[in-house]
Amino acid sequence: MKHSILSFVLATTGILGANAQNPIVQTMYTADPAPMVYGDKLYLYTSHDEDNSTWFVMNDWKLYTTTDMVNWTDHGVVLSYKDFDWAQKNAWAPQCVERDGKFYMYVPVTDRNNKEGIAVAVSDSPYGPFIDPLGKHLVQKSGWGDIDPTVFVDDDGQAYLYWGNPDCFYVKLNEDMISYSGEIQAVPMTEAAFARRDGNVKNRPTLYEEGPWLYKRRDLYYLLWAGGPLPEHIGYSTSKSPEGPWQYGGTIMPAEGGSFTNHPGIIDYKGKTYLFYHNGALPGGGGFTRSVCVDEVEFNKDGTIKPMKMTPGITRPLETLDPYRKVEAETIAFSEGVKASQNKEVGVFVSAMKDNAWIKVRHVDFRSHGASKFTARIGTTHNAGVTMEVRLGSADGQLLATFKAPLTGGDNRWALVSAEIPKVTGVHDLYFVFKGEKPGVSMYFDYWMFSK
Ligand code: FUB
Repeated sequence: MKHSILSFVLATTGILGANAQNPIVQTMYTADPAPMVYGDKLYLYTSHDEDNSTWFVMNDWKLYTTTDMVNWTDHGVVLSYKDFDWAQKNAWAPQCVERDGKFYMYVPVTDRNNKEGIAVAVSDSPYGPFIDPLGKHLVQKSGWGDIDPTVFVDDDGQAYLYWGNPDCFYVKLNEDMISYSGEIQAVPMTEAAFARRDGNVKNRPTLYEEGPWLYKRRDLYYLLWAGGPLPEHIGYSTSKSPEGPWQYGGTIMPAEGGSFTNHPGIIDYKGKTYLFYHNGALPGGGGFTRSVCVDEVEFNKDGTIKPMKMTPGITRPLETLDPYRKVEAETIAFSEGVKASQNKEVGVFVSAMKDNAWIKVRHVDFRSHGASKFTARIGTTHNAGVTMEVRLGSADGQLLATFKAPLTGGDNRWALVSAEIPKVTGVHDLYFVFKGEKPGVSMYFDYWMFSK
């Protein structure tokens, strides 16, 4: 009985439960999820909490992609506050949108005069590089609380930029997406729009706190937001117009998950709707060491959103993964004891940080012809010996191959290893398990593939 209660608690908080998918990134702390769909892929831009932070110490923005909603590929840092050479800190909540084949990253940064504002960076690719076209903030209202941008391009081509804490502002963007027209408007903080906040809280008469996200479904516009008092919940308001007036819709997700902030990002993908949010569920996690999560959203017939709770994540992949092409080691469904890094030689790679660290990749389709050979690019600096096991189904499932990592001497030096394996057919979850002397494993892993 005790065991099943513990399993339930771990599973519902998403902490390293055997079948957990949330948080969707375990190799570093990520926050403020901003999904974008382009082509057949879902791109997830996030902010990044530095390890051991005791404040919002955040220097860059990261990108993860998926096509199946369970395996996520880490593309590393796509933009840093340092790419704005007039900015000095605070790479907080971003959003990237595509328009006419160009990609616009809207981000809050603090300038050298210690003023916050929303900046924009532009790229020809969702993966970057993004460059600063303005050399200054795109918008700034007071220089304090000018954070959390969300941009939405309506069906008629008009783009709107919303942002702000504790006020919520919006402005109409021009077609070039890097300038705006008209006055900056303040969204009226009425009880009808955002419900009344109990207590006499200065400047915060309603539940609205920060983190607006503008979204449209059918003919209804939705403004999702992080609501107070702290710890934050996620609430929403709706309107027939992207400029309001807004009508309070209720709580989507109550405060939970061990982080005093939360931050919504909602998107339609492959016929379903998903809510991205963050919590403190990873080991060492909390208010300044957060992790992004995703769950499916359901709507009532009248367009209202069914209330949700944080869950262990999405269990059913939308498609299978092809193991007969080069798969990056940083394509991960879930992992434990593994960190992601990047360098000039190989881009993003992962390192096993402890004995029995593991990576799970979901729904790998070996097809009926099957695989007989496995190849990977790995290396280690650990001369005591580190091995990587390739297994099916679980971390102690059928062993396909064991490799002693070649002593390459650094993450800028790599070796290709390969082995014949017992023939595998059909669809399986694949595990990489890293074993080495305590206290650390420190093995580098860049990519893998199977062949017939
Ligand atoms: O990540 C820094 C801040 O925390 C964001 O700007 C807010 O939305 C909250 O998530």
